[in-house]
Amino acid sequence: SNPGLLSKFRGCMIGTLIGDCLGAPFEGDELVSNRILGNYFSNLLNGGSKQIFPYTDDTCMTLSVVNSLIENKKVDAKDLAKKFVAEYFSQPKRGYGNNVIDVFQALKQSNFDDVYLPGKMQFNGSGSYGNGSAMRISPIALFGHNKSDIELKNDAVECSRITHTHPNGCNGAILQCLAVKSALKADSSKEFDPVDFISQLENKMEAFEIEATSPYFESLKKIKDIYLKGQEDITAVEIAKYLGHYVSAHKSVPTAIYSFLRGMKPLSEFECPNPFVRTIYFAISIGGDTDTIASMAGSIAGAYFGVEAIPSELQERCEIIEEVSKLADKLYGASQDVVT
Ligand code: R7I
Ligand code: MG
Ligand code: MG
Repeated sequence: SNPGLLSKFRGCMIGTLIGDCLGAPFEGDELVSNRILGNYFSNLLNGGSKQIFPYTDDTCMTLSVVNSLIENKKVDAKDLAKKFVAEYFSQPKRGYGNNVIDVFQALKQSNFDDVYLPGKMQFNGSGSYGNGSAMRISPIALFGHNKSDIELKNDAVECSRITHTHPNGCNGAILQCLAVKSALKADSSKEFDPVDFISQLENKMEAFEIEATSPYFESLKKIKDIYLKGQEDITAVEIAKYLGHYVSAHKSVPTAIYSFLRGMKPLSEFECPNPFVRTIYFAISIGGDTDTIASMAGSIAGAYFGVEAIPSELQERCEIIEEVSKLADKLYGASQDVVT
């Protein structure tokens, strides 16, 4: 049956956390062996491992967004900037991107005078296209699930611009935000059509007048082609080349969306009946920016399947699982007060 909205909120937030915590040990590995990853997951799923996996910057920034939305009941750029900075300086060693920390320094030094200026100055004024704004966007989609797509898009851009002003950075956040919203709204008790899911995202993105050359259109078309050309057995190594597995938003957001689609069907390389687990497995198996790709894929899969689909054996391995679950409930409460 289709899970309720609260279950989907929890699923999305916990999916974000699980992808980050379980993906982090593999971040930066060009290749991830299926033998090693299979053992890793089997061990986690059968309760053989009692290790607690720490979260990284992906979760730090996501939780800052959640807390800001709960407190302000809207996207408040200045408050978001303050929360990102306070969080960074309280725990700087959570694996942040190499350049985004300059934004945090500049925001602090300027006393948040113009919260968008430091982000704009990145990379000689072109802005960052890292995936750091897409990786933290799921709470914006949850909170604004009753808003129109254009309102949601504006929220996503406002949240993104604090650190990532490059069009590819902003558009990545928009696409990931819309993907989470679509998954939240979809009825998971009905049959799932991957080509339809992607086509709807394409149409929504098109309405926002991104240039036709946007890398996102190309990648979404490439995802559809996998299904239209009957190449559904494409390997994780091939996906890394075909869609990317990098720290840039345009080479990771489409990859995360594809990982969600891929988890819908059994995997030849890892036998597992649970589509949420298959999504996280496949996302990590692509290698590269594994924590972020698995986290974004986990957000979408969790929003689609709900928290009941996420094995407690995986949840229990994540640092701050209890806190994230409570925050999901609070965010759900705050979203009920949104006037549209
Ligand atoms: O995007 P960001 O917050 O990093 C997120 C990533 C995730 O994988 C996290 O898990 C964590 O590991 O970091 O941080 P940024 O520093 O803005 O961007 C990340 C990297 O992307 C930069 O250090 C650059 O290597 C690259 N990058 C760019 N390179 C050239 N030109 C981002 N934008 C550009 C650019 O415009
Ligand atoms: Mg990280
Ligand atoms: Mg990462």
